[in-house]
Amino acid sequence: MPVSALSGPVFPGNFLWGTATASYQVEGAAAVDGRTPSIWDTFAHTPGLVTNGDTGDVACDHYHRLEEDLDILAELGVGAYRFSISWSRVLPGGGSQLNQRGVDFYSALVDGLRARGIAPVATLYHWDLPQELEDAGGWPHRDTAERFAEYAGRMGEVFGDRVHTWITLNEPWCSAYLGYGSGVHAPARTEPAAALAAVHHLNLGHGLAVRALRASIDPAARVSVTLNLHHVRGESPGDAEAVRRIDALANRAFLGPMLDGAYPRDLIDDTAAVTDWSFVRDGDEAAAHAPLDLLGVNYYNPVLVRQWDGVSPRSTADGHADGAASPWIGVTDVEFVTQPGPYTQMGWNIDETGLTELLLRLHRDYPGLPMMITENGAAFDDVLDDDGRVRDPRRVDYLHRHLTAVAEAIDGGADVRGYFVWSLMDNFEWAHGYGKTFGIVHVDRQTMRRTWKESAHWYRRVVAANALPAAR
Ligand code: IFM
Repeated sequence: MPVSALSGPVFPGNFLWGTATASYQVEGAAAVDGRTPSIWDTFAHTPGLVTNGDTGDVACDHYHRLEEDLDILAELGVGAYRFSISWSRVLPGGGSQLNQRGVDFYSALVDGLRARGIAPVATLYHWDLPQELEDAGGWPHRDTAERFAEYAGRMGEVFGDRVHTWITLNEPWCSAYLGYGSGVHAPARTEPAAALAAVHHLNLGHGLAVRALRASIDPAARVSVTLNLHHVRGESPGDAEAVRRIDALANRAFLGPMLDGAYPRDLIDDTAAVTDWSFVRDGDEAAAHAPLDLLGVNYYNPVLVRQWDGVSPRSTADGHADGAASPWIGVTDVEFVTQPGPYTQMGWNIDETGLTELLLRLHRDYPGLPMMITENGAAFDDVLDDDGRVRDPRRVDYLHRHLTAVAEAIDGGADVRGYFVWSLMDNFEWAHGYGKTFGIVHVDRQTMRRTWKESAHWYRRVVAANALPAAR
C-alpha cells in the first residue's frame, strides 16, 4: 500500500469513509408522529433490564436535531452515513399502512445527506422489531421473515431511488442469541430452541428482503447484510474442536445459508439435542441465498476459546455472557478465555490483528465478494473538560490500530471498500444504557449539546487525506 504525506498507509481512491448509528440508539421521539413501540421500548421500560433504567425515549433527540447532525457529518467530510430505519415508525404496529410522518423523517435524512454529498447507507433492521410482531411470535416464528420482506419492499419503493447501499439486517447473531438465547437483549427470552429458529428466520427474512429490495430499487444501488463475525482463536492447537463449534454457531450459521445456500452440517449436528431444525423447509436455504453486492463486517475484538476440562470452574469471558443463560446454544464444553488487555469500557480486549485475519479469511472463503467495515470503534469513559474539550487518545489509538489492520488486509488482497466508525455520537448502548460511550461526538445528556471529541477531529483529517498518519 502506498504511503501518504502523513506517512501512513493510503487507502484506495474510491474508499468510502463513514460513521454509523441506529434508530433506537439515537432518534428518541419514541411516541412521536405515529411511531409505535418496538421490542426495545418494551425491554427498556421493564424495570431492571437496562442499567440506570435508561430508555431510548429521548436518546440523542436526533429526530428533532436532524439538521444539526447532518451538518456535523458534512463537517466531518465523510462520504457516507449508515443509519437504520425504525420499522415501527414507518409501518406502525408492524402493519401494512405507511406512516407518512415517519417516512417524511427518513426522506429528510436521505435528502439532507445527498444534498451534502453524503451517500445514505440504510439498515432495515437494527434490532427494533415492532412489538406486535413479537407478540405474534417474533423471529422464532416464520411469519416474521415474510413480514420483514414486505417491509423491505415498501422501503425500496419509497427510498429506492435515493439510497446508495441497503443493509438488510444488523448483527443477526445478537437478534437471535442475545434476544432469544441469553435474554440480555430484547425481547429477553431465554429459549435455546427458539434462538435457533430465530437464526433461521433471520436468514430467510434476509434472503426474501434482498429479493424484495431488488424488485424496487435503483439497479445501481448495493445490497448487503451486516454480520458481527467472530474471529475465534484457540488457546492451543488442541482447542481446534472448540474453535470449530463456536465458529459454526457464531459465523457459519449465517454465512452458510446467506452466502453458500446451506447450513453447515456440523452446526446441525452440534445442536441436535436442542432442535431438529424442522423449521427449515424445502427451498428455504436457497431463498436465504440471495446474491449480495457487499458483505458488511462489524468488528470489535477477537474471542479466545479452549476445550473445558469439565472440572474447573468454567470461564465464560466472551463479553456477552452477563446473563444467567448462555447465548452459545448447545455448547457446554467450551470455555471463553479472558484475553490480555488493554480493554475498552465494555471490557472488550483491544486486538486489531483479529480484524486483518478475519478479513483475509473472508477474502479466501468468498473471493469475489467485496466487504465493508460497517462498524468498528470503542467505548471509553470520556470526560468533557472545563475547557470544552474531550480528550480521547485511547479511541484515536484504537481507530488508528484498526484502520492499520484494514490497510494490511487490503495489502493482503482483501477487497475492502469502506469503513464506518461506530459511532457518530454517544448513544443508548442497549442494556448498558448511556453509561458506555462509543461516540466520536460527545452528547451531553442534560442539554443534548454535541461536542466533537479529539477523535472526531482526528477522523476528519484521516478522511480528508484518505490516509492514516504514521504515528498514533
Ligand atoms: O452499539 C452497538 C451496535 O448497535 C451494534 N454493534 C455493536 C455496538 C456496540 O456494542
